Amino acid sequence: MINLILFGPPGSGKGTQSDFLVEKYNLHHISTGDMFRSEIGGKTELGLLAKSYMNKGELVPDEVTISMLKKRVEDNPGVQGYIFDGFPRTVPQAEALDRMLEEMGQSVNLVELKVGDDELRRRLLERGKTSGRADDTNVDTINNRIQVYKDNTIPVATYYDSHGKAAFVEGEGAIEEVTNRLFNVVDSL
Ligand code: B4P
Repeated sequence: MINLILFGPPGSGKGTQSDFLVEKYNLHHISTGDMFRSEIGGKTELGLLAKSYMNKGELVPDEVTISMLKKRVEDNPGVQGYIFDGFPRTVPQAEALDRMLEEMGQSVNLVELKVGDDELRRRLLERGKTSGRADDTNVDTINNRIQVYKDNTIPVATYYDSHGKAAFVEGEGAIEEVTNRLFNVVDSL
């Protein structure tokens, strides 16, 4: 059984590459960003709350994100493994995930996609032309997302690295090239 955290800054290719990893390793895909966007689309109370943070490029509070994630895992027992895309984004989220997996007798490895800031801005603004995502169209919001990643999320990679459970791949280059690099790393786990 493989459980993976696909990790990286906004626009690094987490969502894009998750699809290929899901198919190759038969994993259950959990994207907290997609879950929040689905709640926003349904105009639920959780969606309204999430929108107020996401549109500014801020993180949705941990307690809300962790309980939503736990429910999703509980609702999908007996899968071959999970790929966590965009979660955890803070150390408390990482600790909560580890506790939950430990209770299930499982563990997780983190794989980080490394992409430079200029390329991230370019990709997100490009996606913003068609995605309709408010957080992809405003440069200040994009810069805030990148800064929040550096301040709050990079410590998650340090946390897994200190447990010998982190690897990274170069995330720039053609999508297929990045996919092959990821497959090589996952095969070696
Ligand atoms: P996410 O939905 O996770 O958004 P993201 O980081 O922008 O996506 P991703 O990194 O997957 O995009 P991708 O590279 O695939 O989060 C959005 C917001 O939700 C957060 O800012 C936060 O507010 C909230 N949130 C989510 N999870 C949370 C949590 N755990 N805690 C708190 N808040 C949370 O795609 C980017 C573009 O690049 C695409 O257009 C793609 O086609 C392109 N691309 C990908 N690979 C490429 C390549 N190799 N070359 C060229 N282009 C490429």
